[in-house]
Amino acid sequence: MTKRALITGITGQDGSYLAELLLSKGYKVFGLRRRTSIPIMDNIGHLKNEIELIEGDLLDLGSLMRAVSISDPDEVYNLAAQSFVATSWVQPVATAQATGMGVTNLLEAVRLTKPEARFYQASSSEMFGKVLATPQKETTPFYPRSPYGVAKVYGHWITVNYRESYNMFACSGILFNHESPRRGIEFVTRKVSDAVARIKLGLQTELRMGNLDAKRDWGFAGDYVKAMWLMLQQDKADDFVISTAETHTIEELVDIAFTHVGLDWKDYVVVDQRFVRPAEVDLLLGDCSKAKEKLGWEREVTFEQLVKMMVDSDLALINENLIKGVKIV
Ligand code: NDP
Ligand code: GDR
Repeated sequence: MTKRALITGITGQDGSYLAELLLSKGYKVFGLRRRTSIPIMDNIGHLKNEIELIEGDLLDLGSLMRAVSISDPDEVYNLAAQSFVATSWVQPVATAQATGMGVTNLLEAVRLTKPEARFYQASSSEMFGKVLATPQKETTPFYPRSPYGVAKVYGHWITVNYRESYNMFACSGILFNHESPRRGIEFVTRKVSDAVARIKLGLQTELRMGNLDAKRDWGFAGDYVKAMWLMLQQDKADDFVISTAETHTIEELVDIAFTHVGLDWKDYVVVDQRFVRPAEVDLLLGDCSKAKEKLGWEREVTFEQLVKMMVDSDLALINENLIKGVKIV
């Protein structure tokens, strides 16, 4: 029997990789897409004939019930969120609604419409926030440092609560940072890879950044969506940390990216207070031994390979646009 999956956040980075993974496994894939004045299909345009998009919004319970009813899913992956930490200080209420309350809306839609469907919640290492212990694992206490992190803690616990209250198969993946050429342009890895490509091609002269000392545990999104799927294939619903168990500073990221194109980052990077956050998560380093042991999951792409992949991709993308005569802004 063909398995059916509903993915929220399908237009985002992870949604597109997860859709590709599930299609490769023979799933019928449905994606929830909210209405925007101009549809942005950059990440899933190449899949348009293979997936079915259903209009809906995490803030609108009725639309979620309709989406669950139409897709009749075996598995529901909740990847939708206001996911940019910096924006969560500018739009704390909207972030709480989408990233926090949206999880309850979707859990309710599943509970009322198809309670036997397996449910994945995209939890985040941002829930650990202030460093209470390292490496961070499933039992490390949460101390979020942004409105986004606070909303994710709510989403995490409501998922656990639905599992315990209604015996739903609901899992929470506590994923550390994961990146790719499909990463949104405002996140630090993509901001750097895009800027390095532009500087190399003579289209930009400097890169303005915030805190270069923060440390992150960065992996490749293509590896991480495999862990999401594996969680829903287990006999018992559970929560897992997914990480590389390596940490690097933003400065190391910048260094690898500039060195890759033969440039010295110190000649181009300017620290600008506009990009420094009101409260910072100083150090993320995940212990993913539970996922290794129980899911048999391992990352494949290293940090250095990831950074080079992103720089090469942005160089190719910008070059392609220059050849086509697209105005680069
Ligand atoms: P993106 O920001 O790339 O994608 C977010 C998606 O959510 C987009 O498809 C967006 O749609 C959709 N969305 C936002 N608000 C709503 C809403 N109200 N209703 C319906 N859809 C909505 O995120 P990623 O792919 O990077 O991350 C996927 C999930 O994993 C997110 O929940 C994120 O918080 C979480 N996460 C990500 C990590 C990472 O390092 N990437 C690490 C840990 C957790 P639109 O295109 O219309 O904006
Ligand atoms: P993060 O990712 O906040 O960890 O959340 P982001 O790439 O935005 O920041 C990582 C670190 O880099 C520092 N930094 C800058 N960040 C940005 N965006 N722009 C800059 O110019 C800059 N300069 C320094 C930040 O201060 C921070 O320390 C991501 C998101 O995908 C979340 O949705 C997800 O839950 C977590 O990862 C795990």
